[in-house]
Amino acid sequence: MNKNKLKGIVVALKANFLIVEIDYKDFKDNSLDQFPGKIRLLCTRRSKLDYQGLFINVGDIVCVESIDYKNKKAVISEVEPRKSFLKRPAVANITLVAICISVDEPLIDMEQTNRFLLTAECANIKPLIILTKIDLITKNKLESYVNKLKSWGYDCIPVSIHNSKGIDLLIERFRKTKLTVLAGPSGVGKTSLINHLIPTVSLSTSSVSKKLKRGTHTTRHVELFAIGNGSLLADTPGFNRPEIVCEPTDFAFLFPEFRMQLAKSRCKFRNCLHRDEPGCVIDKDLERYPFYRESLEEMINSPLPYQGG
Ligand SMILES: Nc1nc2c(ncn2[C@@H]2O[C@H](COP(=O)(O)OP(=O)(O)O)[C@@H](O)[C@H]2O)c(=O)[nH]1
Ligand SMILES: [Mg+2]
Ligand SMILES: [Zn+2]
Repeated sequence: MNKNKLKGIVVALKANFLIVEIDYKDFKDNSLDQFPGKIRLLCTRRSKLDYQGLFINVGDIVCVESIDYKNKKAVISEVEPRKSFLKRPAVANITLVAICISVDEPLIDMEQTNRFLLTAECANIKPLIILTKIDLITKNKLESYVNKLKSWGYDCIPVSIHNSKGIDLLIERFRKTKLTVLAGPSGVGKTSLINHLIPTVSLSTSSVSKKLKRGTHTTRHVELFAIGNGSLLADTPGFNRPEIVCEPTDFAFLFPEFRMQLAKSRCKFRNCLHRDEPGCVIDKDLERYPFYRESLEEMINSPLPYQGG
């Protein structure tokens, strides 16, 4: 790639501009020696991208050209195909959805937790559960939550920003992942968690993004923060009822514990909905079976694509 054309990742959308982060090693300007690792550029996009109907989102990998090194500005000329796309919040190329669920204040709502988990599975993105505010409950109670989520087939990291439990483990996990998005209902502590981790973050943002962030940074926008090791982390505005849009015959495959059974043996009918069909291999005693069944009926009886109730 030549000097005047670089590859980067869109880390924020601001009005008509996009902020693109590029590797400092690609940024050939010796006057900027003090910048570590990454640099953020204020970008517009070539109008041909608009004609092609290409909407650029946070997380998109793009090529920038016409780089103005002094003012840290550039123009986006190309967008790479996406590896994954989460619709709500709209973020491309996510490699991990970290679903934050507080063990208390607000209390865990298992149906809502399921909705977040299934939405991630639906977008084909691996979910991780972060159990937050664990300083509010006993060790035994926590253990019962962790065991339950593990039995459903999920990875789970319990944390508290009050006593810092689990924080190091979480940072380590985020640094191993290219792009993590924090999801979950409002009030569970997503923004607090990011703020707890942010001292590292503010070190690596450029003066451009700092200038833009001042006074305009609201949780309505998704913004990717550097968390070290080239990894990015995004806070998202809380929303409480994520949509699950899926074909009834695919629904069971969104549940890890159902997938396990279906990988071991096959139902007699290829289009089995795992209700009362003969030769069905799904164990009806699984803890989430009633939830599966109810959601399935809702899905089948709804004339529109299932929107999660
Ligand atoms: N006890 C306790 N409270 C927390 C913890 N983390 C966040 N909170 C509180 O939870 C409330 C909501 O947090 P916030 O970050 O705004 O949640 P968000 O809506 O998910 O971004 C705030 O009052 C925080 O002080 C924690 O680890 N322990
Ligand atoms: Mg928040
Ligand atoms: Zn079946």
